[in-house]
Amino acid sequence: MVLSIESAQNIFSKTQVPSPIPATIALFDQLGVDDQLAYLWYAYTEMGKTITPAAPGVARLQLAEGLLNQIKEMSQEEQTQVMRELASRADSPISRSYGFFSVNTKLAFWYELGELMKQGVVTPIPSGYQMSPGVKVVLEATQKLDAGQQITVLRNTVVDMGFDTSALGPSTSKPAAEPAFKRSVPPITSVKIEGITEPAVLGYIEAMNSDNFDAAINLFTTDGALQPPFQKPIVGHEAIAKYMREEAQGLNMMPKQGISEVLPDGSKQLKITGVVQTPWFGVTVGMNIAWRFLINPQGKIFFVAIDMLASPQELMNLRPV
Ligand code: 45D
Repeated sequence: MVLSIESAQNIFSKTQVPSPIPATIALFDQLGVDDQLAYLWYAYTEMGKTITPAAPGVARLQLAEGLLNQIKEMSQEEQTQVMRELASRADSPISRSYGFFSVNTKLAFWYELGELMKQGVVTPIPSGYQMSPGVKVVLEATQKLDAGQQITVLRNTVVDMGFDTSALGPSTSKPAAEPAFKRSVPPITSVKIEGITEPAVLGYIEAMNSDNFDAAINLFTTDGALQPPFQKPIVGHEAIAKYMREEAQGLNMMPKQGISEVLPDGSKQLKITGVVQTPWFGVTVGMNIAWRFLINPQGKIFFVAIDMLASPQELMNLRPV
């Protein structure tokens, strides 16, 4: 039997519970631009009462410094205009530059802008802004989410801002090397997962927990794929390695339990649930997730999907199907 990505995407699909995250983002997408900016500011400051992201390191902030300096020099009206361009994904010089940033540089850019807003150097909300009722609806939906889901909503809205540069091809300037996240706690290396002994899975978690992406990649088949939450599969060693360097650094993966089934052709499907911490929030925010692996008969990873769970109850949702 030839394994296909399409069929791999559907393993354990009957055990999956729809996440409230896309529903919240769909409500957000319906807001006008000024309402979107106001929603994000309120959501970010509200969240800030209990959790705040770690300050990005100097190296990461340097990548955003050019844009930040331009914005600092602007009048209030111009600053508001730039944020509108980013939120509406307009084709403007600043929105294009932002569009070429990596995910973590985008987050660092907004982190610093948020600090400048708190200091009164940059204006958070357009002057004379009147909130529409829709903003309240999205804020209420957001309050129902747990902390891990809330930071995912913020992250995904930040990632989606700026001009979509994917159609332009790679940036003409060489992409900046992604600075490393410093781990605040030592990586978790001796991994035990209740119900799972599969070497490729244990090796994957161990490699990821020490940012050893080469070791993780070598566990995949050459046509293997990794599907991040709410995204299409990323296929092949080179593309997965690039993605990991940009977006999977400094993560603490704490898988707890799993189930494993051997298929007639000797391949295996495994579903594992557990908690992941991002370097932005360290041990203060745990995200409940599932990994769904398809391992080929030779013990290589053909496919792994990472799913955000709808609720902590879902961590236990491991009946075989
Ligand atoms: O004024 O096995 C706003 C993979 C605008 C890899 C703002 C993974 C308004 C494979 C933007 C609001 C990676 C897939 C200001 C596993 C405004 C694998 C500022 C999973 C000031 C397990 C907002 C990893 C700011 C996972 C500064 C699930 C917002 C990782 C900052 C998840 C938000 C990581 C931040 C997440 C959010 C990180 C820093 C969800 C970070 C979220």
